[in-house]
Amino acid sequence: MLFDTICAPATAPVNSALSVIRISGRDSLAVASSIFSNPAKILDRHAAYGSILSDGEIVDDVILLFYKGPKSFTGEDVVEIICHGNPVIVSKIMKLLFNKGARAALPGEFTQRAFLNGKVDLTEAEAINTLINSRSDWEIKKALEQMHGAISKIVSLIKDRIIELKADIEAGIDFSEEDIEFVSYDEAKNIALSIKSDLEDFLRRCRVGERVSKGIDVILAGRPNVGKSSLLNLILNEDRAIVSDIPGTTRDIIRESVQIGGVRINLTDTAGIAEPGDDIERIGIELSKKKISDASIVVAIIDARDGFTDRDREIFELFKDKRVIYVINKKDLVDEKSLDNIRKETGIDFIAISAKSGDGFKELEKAIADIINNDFVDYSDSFIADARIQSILNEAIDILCRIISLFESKELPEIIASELNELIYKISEITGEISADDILGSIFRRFCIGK
Ligand SMILES: Nc1nc2c(ncn2[C@@H]2O[C@H](COP(=O)(O)OP(=O)(O)OP(=O)(O)O)[C@@H](O)[C@H]2O)c(=O)[nH]1
Ligand SMILES: [Mg+2]
Repeated sequence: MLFDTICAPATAPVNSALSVIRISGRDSLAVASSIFSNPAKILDRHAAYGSILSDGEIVDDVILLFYKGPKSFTGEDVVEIICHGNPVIVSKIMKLLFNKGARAALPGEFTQRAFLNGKVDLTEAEAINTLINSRSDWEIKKALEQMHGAISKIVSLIKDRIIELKADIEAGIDFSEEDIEFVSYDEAKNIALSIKSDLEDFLRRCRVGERVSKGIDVILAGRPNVGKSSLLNLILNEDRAIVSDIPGTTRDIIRESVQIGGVRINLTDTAGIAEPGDDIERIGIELSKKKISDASIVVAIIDARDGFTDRDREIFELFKDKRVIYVINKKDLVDEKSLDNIRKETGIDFIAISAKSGDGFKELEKAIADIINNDFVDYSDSFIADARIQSILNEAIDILCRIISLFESKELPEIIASELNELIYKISEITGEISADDILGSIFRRFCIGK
């Protein structure tokens, strides 16, 4: 155990039922024992009940957990103090720990130690941070998979194939005197091409994951007064946007995130598109049009009472190239027959809803979830990988392109082997087998304190 002893609250500084303070490093046990009323009760992987004492006075009654290294999160001796969730108590205990020689941990320092002690690789460590910051069921699922080595596994499969190719090339070098060819240039080139397509597939899955984790842009659009803001409020289940029967109520863009079908959606309400009454409305309408062109999914809304108007037709032209869900709102104000007539006249399979009563909402939610499942078919197959991993993959693909052209020009095996080495080195950066200190620092400082 090379490291000094660090400590930090692992829970937020708010009044709550419980708080956790974490200690890690070679003196964890000694430091914790020196402030605990029952040091003899502190046993590996047992909960010890007692009091934290300061000059004989009780600071709080706590549960103390001891994990003897290396079987702990950081790989070092770790103690967790579970005290009552009062920030004043937490800071008193922290001060006692400082007095006994522990120092305040930097953000992410516990996880950094876990990495340096070989408990997790870099992708698994990053997944812990992703898990803490996840905003949807999908992200949580992905983060857990990656915490359990999903990225490490794929990296190791690709790396093994490169190592094998390099071994074949080197065997060719060793036996070059004897004129034995272990793998022909053509065969080797084909293997390199197939590794390249694996890397490209990996990168594509990272990009899909990035898009889905940022949230899929869904925009509510239509004429003024059709009930866009009412629908936004219904989906968010709160009165977020102003609703009124005056056309042109919404002038600004309102954007909120919500989970639909386990995926994060960025939902945007826009100004109704009409002939602008004034400059402000005109700016709002221009913004609406711009937002529509950026969105992945458009929810196009018409008013059941008005049917499909010429203005609706003009507006729908704006969505031509988009994934669109067509909605007739205010179904509570008309009968089923007029809804069917609108569907027949337009040939559009409108979903009828009432933003007022919530009727038809489930069907709309399902339509959005279906588009996500169809258009982002492989999102469940994707990864949450940050810019770091994506840029390593890009560089690795560049190296492979070079290697492929070396095979084509039948370059000396020694030269190709050295390029393959560089490729193995590059791929190893993903899991952090090889990584510079400054890179590690920048990764772990993004974590919260106590993690
Ligand atoms: N009866 C009924 N009234 C609704 C329904 N949805 C919206 N309304 C009413 O229609 C009016 C306009 O609703 P908004 O949500 O403000 O419409 P909007 O499309 O955001 O309008 P702008 O912001 O002006 O573009 C309000 O008076 C709502 O109460 C519905 O499903 N049924
Ligand atoms: Mg509105």
